[in-house]
Amino acid sequence: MVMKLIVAIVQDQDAPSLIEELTENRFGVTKLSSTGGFLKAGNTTLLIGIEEENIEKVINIVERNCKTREISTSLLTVSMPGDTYMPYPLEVKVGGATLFILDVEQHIKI
Ligand code: 2BA
Repeated sequence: MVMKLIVAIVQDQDAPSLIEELTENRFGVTKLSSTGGFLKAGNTTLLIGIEEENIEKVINIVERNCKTREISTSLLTVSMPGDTYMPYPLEVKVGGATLFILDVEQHIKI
């Protein structure tokens, strides 16, 4: 049995329904609170260990629950010379999900 680990970075507000549907379908999931490096805002990272044959099914569930991308304006702070910070508005696309799919060498439960 070949196992894969999906690391899914999603928006906080999409996480509850996504976790619910994964759990209903008997996929194991671990939720981590994370912070995006660019926006420095909270997001959710899910670890989902699955058999290889279920990859498509899980990707479909993520697609269904993670809202389509929309433009959001964020106030970003940049550091300026002399220890000052300057806020400036920035438009970025948020929503959807970022997935990494990794091979699992071993999966042991003790
Ligand atoms: P953040 O790093 O806070 O990025 C939030 C969104 O800001 C990104 O959405 C993208 O639309 C925009 N963005 C990121 N870096 C940018 C840059 N250098 N210039 C202009 N715009 C930029 P997503 O690409 O959907 O990423 C959502 C979150 O997924 C990221 O939050 C980060 O936490 C994670 N992520 C994305 N790519 C990653 C990667 N290659 N490795 C690890 N984590 C990643």
